[in-house]
Amino acid sequence: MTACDDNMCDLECPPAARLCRAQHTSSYFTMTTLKLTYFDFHGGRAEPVRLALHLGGIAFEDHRFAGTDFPAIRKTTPLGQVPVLEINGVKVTQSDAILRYAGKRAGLYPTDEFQALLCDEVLAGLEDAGLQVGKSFGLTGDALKVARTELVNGPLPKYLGWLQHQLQAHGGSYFADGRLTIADLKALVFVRNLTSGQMEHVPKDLVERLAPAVHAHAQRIAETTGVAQYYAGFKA
Ligand SMILES: N[C@@H](CCC(=O)N[C@@H](CS)C(=O)NCC(=O)O)C(=O)O
Repeated sequence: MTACDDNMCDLECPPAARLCRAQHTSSYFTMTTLKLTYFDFHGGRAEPVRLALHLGGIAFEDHRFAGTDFPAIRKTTPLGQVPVLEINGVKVTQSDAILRYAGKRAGLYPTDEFQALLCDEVLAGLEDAGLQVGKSFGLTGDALKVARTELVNGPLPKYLGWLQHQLQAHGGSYFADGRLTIADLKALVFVRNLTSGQMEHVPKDLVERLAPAVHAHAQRIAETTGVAQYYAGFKA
């Protein structure tokens, strides 16, 4: 993948030229090269990182691969897992650590210690919620139905209710720092997955019914200029 040239260097960079924009930021001059390896879809553990780097105008190689290539890719990763962020060739694992790094570089992570704690708390809670959801992946038929029904009746109401409480307890608009942080991006990705209609046996309106403030938050974050432009770039 090659860097886009100057006249392509805006938020509408096409997917094939995702090394964009931050060619003109200080990160360019420190010559940090970033390569993020993850599945080729708008979700999962790397998606908040992609969003944070994009919003921060930080150049990175968005290395996406098909699920069928995972057996080969995993052999190249430290723990047989993705995402992996290569920073000047150094392979780093653990999505939330990577996300915090991206958030700090993008100005999307609180500098205040307490606000950073609130942000981290939401990241970890969403990771736990995602693990619950992930238990049903790969199941089919009745086993899938049973697992998803349990999810809808137990863990999802618990985590959605908790997210709603966190949001409302800290101002109602953002999860921490009174502004957009990586916690909002990770929450957006989580809610998008649940409302996508792709999750069989999970009603599309579950989030809206159980946690309307979280649903409204996700819609608002999705409409944030940089986020909306990021996804519009994939349709170009
Ligand atoms: N703690 C790791 C977990 C990474 C992880 O489980 N990634 C999944 C894809 S989202 C994976 O690679 N699964 C394959 C496996 O664990 O064998 C992180 O947060 O990055």
